[in-house]
Amino acid sequence: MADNVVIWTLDWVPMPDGPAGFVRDLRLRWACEEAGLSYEVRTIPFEGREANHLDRQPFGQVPYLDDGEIRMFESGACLLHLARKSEVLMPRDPVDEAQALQWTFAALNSVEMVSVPWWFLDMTGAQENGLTGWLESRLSHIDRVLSEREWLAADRFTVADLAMADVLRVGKVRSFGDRPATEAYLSRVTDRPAFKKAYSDQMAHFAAAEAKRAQAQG
Ligand SMILES: N[C@@H](CCC(=O)N[C@@H](CS)C(=O)NCC(=O)O)C(=O)O
Repeated sequence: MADNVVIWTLDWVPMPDGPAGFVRDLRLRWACEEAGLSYEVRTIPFEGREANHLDRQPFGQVPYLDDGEIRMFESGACLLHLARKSEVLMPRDPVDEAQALQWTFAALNSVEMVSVPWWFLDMTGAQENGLTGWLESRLSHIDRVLSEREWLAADRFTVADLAMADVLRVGKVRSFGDRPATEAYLSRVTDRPAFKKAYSDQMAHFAAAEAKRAQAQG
C-alpha cells in the first residue's frame, strides 16, 4: 500500500478539444500542492471507463484516491479529506472552518449543480435549455459576494476557494456574461503557484498520453 496519497485519473482524454486542464483530478493535485502533501497520479483506461473501475467509483468516473487504507471517490469528499491534513486548506478556528465548509458545498452543490448541466446542454446545441436564468442568478449572486471580499472564508485562501474557482473557471461558464469581480477572483486564484503546477502537470499528463496514442496508431 502506497504511503502517500494516490490520485486516480484517466490515462487519456480526447485532445485538443477534450477536457484536459479541467479533469477533476486537478482539484486533488491542486489541494496536495497547496498543502505540500506528497502524492502520485495513477491512471485507469479511458476506453471502457463506464465499467472498468466501478468498484472504486460507482458511476465509472474519476477522480478517486487512496490514502493508506482510505479509499474515496467524489472530488468534494476527497478535497475535504485532504483539507483535514492542512490548515492551509481548512482553518482550525471553528467559525472560519464553518465558513470554508459552507462555501465548499456552495461551489459544488449550488453553483456546479447548475453550471454543469447548463454547459452540457449548451454543448449539445439545445437553444434554450431552461437553465440559463438559473445559472445567471447563481453567477450574479457569487459575483456580488466576490465584489465584497477577496476570499470566501476566513479572509484567506481555503479549500472553498479551490472548489469554487474550479467550478467557475470552466470556459463556457467564465465567458457567459460579464462579471468583473468573478474574473478578478479567478485571476487571483489561478495565479497561485499550486494551481499552476497542478494544471501544467495535468496538461503534460494528457499531452504525453495523446503523443503515445498517436505513435501507436502510427
Ligand atoms: N461529482 C463527481 C463528478 C466526477 C466527474 O464528472 N468526472 C469526470 C471527469 S472530470 C468523468 O470521469 N467523466 C467521464 C465519464 O463520466 O464518463 C466528482 O466531483 O468527483
